[in-house]
This record gives sequence, C-alpha cells and structure tokens, in this order.
Amino acid sequence: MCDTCGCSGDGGVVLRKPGVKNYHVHVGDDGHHDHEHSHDHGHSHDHAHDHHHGEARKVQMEQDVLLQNNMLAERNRGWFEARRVLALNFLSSPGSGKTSILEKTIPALLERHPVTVIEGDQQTTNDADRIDALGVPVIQVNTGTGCHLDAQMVQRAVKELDPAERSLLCIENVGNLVCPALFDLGEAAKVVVISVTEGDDKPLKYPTMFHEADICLLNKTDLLPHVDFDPAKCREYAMQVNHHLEWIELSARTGEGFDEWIAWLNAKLAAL
Ligand SMILES: Nc1nc2c(ncn2[C@@H]2O[C@H](COP(=O)(O)OP(=O)(O)OP(=O)(O)O)[C@@H](O)[C@H]2O)c(=O)[nH]1
Ligand SMILES: [Zn+2]
Ligand SMILES: [Zn+2]
Repeated sequence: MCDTCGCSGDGGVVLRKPGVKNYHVHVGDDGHHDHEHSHDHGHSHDHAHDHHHGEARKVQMEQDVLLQNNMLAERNRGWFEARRVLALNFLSSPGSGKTSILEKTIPALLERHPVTVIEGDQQTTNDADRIDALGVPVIQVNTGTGCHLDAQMVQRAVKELDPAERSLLCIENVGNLVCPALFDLGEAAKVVVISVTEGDDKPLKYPTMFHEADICLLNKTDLLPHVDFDPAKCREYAMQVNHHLEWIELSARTGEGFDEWIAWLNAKLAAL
C-alpha cells in the first residue's frame, strides 16, 4: 500500500525467475497491512468532523505501513550484516540507466565477488532477462500497481537468492523518484541515478530522494554535448539537499567514470 501517491501495492506482487516458466511466488498474501478498524463512538459525526477523522486515520495508516516496513528492513539489515552481504538499493526515475549501469558494473566485480540481483518493476521480466544474460542469479519482483519495493518483497526475494558470504546484492527499485525514497529495504546504501536528459533541477524538485541517498551517479555524460544540462549546477543543488552525498559522473554507454565507481564499490566490499 502506498498512501503517498494513492497507488496500491497490496495485491498482485509476484516473484519471477528468467527461464523458469512455472516459477511464480506471490508475496504478502498472508496478513498484509490492510486492516479494518471499527469505530463506535455512540454519537453521530458531522461532515467536517468525519472528513478530519478520515485524514487522521489515513495519516495513522501511512505511519503504520512505514513502521512495519522499517521493522522488517532492520531484520533484513541484520541478516545482511551477519552474512557480510553488501546490499545496495538503486533508485531513479524510469530510464535513467539503472539496468545499464548494472550490466557494465557486474562483470567488473564478478572475478572477486559473487553478485546477485533483485529487479523491481511493475510488469515484465525485461530487466531480469538482461541480468540473467550476465550469468548472475536474479529474481524479478513484479509489483503490479505498486510503485516501489518494500522490505517484505526484498526479504522474500533474498530467501530465494540466498546470497553468498561477502557478496554484492544489487536491488534495482521501481523507476520512480518519489515513493521508493520512503521505504527502507535494509540496504547498506542508497544509490540514486540521475541522467543528463532529465534536467539539472531534479535534486530540488525531488529532495527526499536526494536527501535519503548516500551516493548519486550522474549517468549518460556522453550526451552532455547535446543537452542543456549543467552537471556542476546539478551537483550544487544536490549538495543543498544533502551535503554528505557522494557524487560520481559516468556513462554506461562509453564506460567513462566507471573506474571511480568500481573503486567505490571495491572499497565497500573490502570493508565487509
Ligand atoms: N546515451 C546513453 N544512453 C544510455 C546510457 N545508459 C543507459 N542508456 C539508455 O537509456 C535507456 C534506459 O536505460 P535502462 O538501463 O533500461 O534504464 P533503467 O533506469 O534501468 O530503466 P527502468 O528500469 O525502466 O526504470 C536505454 O535505451 C539505454 O540504452 C548512457 O550512459 N548513455
Ligand atoms: Zn507511490
Ligand atoms: Zn531497469
């Protein structure tokens, strides 16, 4: 359930595996967040009061959903730490290049560290198929109408993947710069990706995402000569929102900037 944007992720969340036709696991069929409260106050409400009451209840439900998610996320985090798995949550608007970055990143790490991937999308196994082609274990989470991954979906997918000790787990969230920022998955770091075709004001327009992120990858730098995008200005806006944010500029097309990004990952993996 995502009260933030009014979409509902309650029904129809399914895990899929590329190449395994009959693999189909439903997530959250048991005891999901939807529950009815019956209120019997013994007096009637006028409209204004009713409306106010409804708003309060909506806020309370939203807090309940986030609280329940945070508790589950902490369990995931404890599991990752005990197993020494580096879990990274990749976030961006649709099409910024999350999967392309993973396609270029994973082969550079595989020699030294096992890698597993969770792919989040509303529909299709397109992204999981692209990762599967690298020969890396991957689970596709189809969220149906839901606009973000939550800790329960990750917990279920991790159970299937069973990542090895001292491995990297890449979690590609649903393409959306808003709601995924609110849902802790238990990751060690949030990696926000923004591309140069999106406009350099995005950190100011979607501050929560940039505030929550640990590192920002500015992707598609190969397109800079063709677009009106000022990387320095974008970085400055991002720093206004979060002055701890790390910043790397790269291109999944040409590989420019990947040395710095792979070094960042290797440092994190070495510290596990
Ligand atoms: N020119 C250029 N194109 C890129 C680059 N990275 C990705 N693309 C293209 O951008 C499009 C979207 O890339 P994806 O990797 O699918 O983006 P995504 O963020 O995974 O998309 P969703 O999962 O749908 O949110 C594709 O056509 C890519 O080929 C880049 O560095 N430069
Ligand atoms: Zn939402
Ligand atoms: Zn993708």
